[in-house]
Amino acid sequence: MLSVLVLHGPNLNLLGLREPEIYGHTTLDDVNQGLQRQADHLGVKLEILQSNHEGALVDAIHSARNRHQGLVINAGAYTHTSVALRDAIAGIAIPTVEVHLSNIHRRESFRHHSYMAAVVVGQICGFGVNSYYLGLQALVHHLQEQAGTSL
Ligand code: CA2
Repeated sequence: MLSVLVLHGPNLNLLGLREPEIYGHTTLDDVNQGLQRQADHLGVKLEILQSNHEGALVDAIHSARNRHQGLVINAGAYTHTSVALRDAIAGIAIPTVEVHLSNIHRRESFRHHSYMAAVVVGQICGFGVNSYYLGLQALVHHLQEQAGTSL
């Protein structure tokens, strides 16, 4: 069975509790429950982790190397600052989908650049919590397609 790691970066533990006008009312627990339901439906295994610490996220990405076939990541503000996360994603060479709740390209210019965009399969942003569900679906389709072509 395919196994996917979902990583939530800094401050995403506040989801649904602060700034609902930007990020909505859904909590991170709600998102994770929705992802688990979707994973059951798609027939994939999920591991989900949130951390506010860059190094912990790097460690989690490294640990995915022998345990998961794909990665969905919302790196939060580290998206715009972290060469370390980009290098970790490039280093494990596991297909990765970058997701964002908000449309980062419609917001402040410092959010327009993503360090990880160049090392991921694709980016989904602007659909609120649906970005996660679209991201997981896109990743699983990508992995199934890859498996099909390598037979
Ligand atoms: O839109 C996204 O998903 C972001 O990755 C969210 C980050 C932001 O720094 C990125 O530019 C775009 C911020 C996550 C913080 O989430 C909060 C949720 C509720 C209340 C406060 C922060």
